[in-house]
Amino acid sequence: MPRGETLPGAPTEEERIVLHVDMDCFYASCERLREPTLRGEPVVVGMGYEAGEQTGAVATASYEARDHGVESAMGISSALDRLPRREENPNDPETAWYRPVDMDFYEAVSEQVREILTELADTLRVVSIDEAYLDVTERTAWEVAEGFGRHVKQRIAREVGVPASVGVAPNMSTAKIASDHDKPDGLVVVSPDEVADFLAPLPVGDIHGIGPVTADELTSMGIETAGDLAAADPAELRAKFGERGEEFHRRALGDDPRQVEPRGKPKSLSRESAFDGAVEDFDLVVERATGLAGAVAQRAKRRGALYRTIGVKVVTPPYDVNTRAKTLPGPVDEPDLVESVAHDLLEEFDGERIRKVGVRVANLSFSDRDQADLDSWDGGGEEEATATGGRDTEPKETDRYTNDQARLFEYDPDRTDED
Ligand code: TTP
Ligand code: MG
Repeated sequence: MPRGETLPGAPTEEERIVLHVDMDCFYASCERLREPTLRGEPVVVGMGYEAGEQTGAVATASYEARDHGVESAMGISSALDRLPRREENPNDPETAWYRPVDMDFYEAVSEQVREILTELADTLRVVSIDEAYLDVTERTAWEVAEGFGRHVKQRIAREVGVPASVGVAPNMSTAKIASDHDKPDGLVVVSPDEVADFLAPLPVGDIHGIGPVTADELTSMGIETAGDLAAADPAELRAKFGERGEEFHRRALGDDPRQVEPRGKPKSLSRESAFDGAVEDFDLVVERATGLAGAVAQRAKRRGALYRTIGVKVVTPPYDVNTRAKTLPGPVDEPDLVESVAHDLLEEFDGERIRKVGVRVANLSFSDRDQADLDSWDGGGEEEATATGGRDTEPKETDRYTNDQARLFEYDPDRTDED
């Protein structure tokens, strides 16, 4: 179409309008949906937590609880130190409501959100239970993009009843940073001519793919902000970080060529969980792995996936990532086997200090039954099948995992391409 015929502010052919949606304190918001008295109150949702117990880890905390230092991946006992249980201290406002994780309910809520997003997008890429990218180039124009973003938030709030933060930008990585920029209930629009100024003051750690280790290395080179990184010599970055260095440079400039594409079939499914610091109690590791094995097997079943490979990941200090896997003679759907193989593979780490443990099934094959489900909002934790034996302490690998070390619930080394 000749330039003169487009709407003022309409994007050129290669310019996209990408919207990133990330639900606010999602599990806690879901709990508030069915228990409205929790609105405005500190709420902590625990993974592996049972009512009245001290065990498990914080999956998420409402923003009221975050104000008291409670955050994802923290042990429940540490959270309880900061905010004791309200039931036991009914008149103390410095307390919180604790609830166990209920994935089936959160997935049902997530599904309702996904239906709305499907209607609103040209293409939709679901990244996890509470996060998705929408290409909305044909649905809006930069001049009215803020109103479009507000409309997305309002539809989710009215029809589902949970809050979302939205970022709108010309590409995926900037949209993701934008949605995170003004949480909760945020709406940040970064038009193409604002991208450089928006990114420049942000710390390098905000750039996707830059974890704490890389951020420290960059800082020691005098590169602290995305602006510094954008101004750095790409050859120097390449010399230090290889191809990733060039990628960082491009992302700091707001250059991200990825298109929003629907997700294909997963190559593997996994979950992982970080401890509050490194633990020496191997029983605790086995107990956590049992929960993760159950969750992974359940997810595979829901998706109609059979698996041939069962693996574990163990992260030891400082951030050494060790993976072990066993491949079976044929594909199975056997939750008990996931658990027992995971336990066997973990044995050799008995006696080590462990920061994080993950369980994965790979070499997937699908029955046709759940084909329609494959694009579902249950997208978290999918990855390429890369299960290998061998102790993996390559710096690159290590760094890649530290980037999302706080994530309790998934094990996805390829997330760099996802979010
Ligand atoms: P996030 O979107 O990372 O966190 P959030 O939605 O709770 O809060 P925010 O407002 O900052 O977006 O993750 C989505 C859900 O995934 C979260 O509600 C609970 C779960 N989760 C875990 O189980 N463990 C984790 O370590 C993290 C980070 C999230
Ligand atoms: Mg969220």
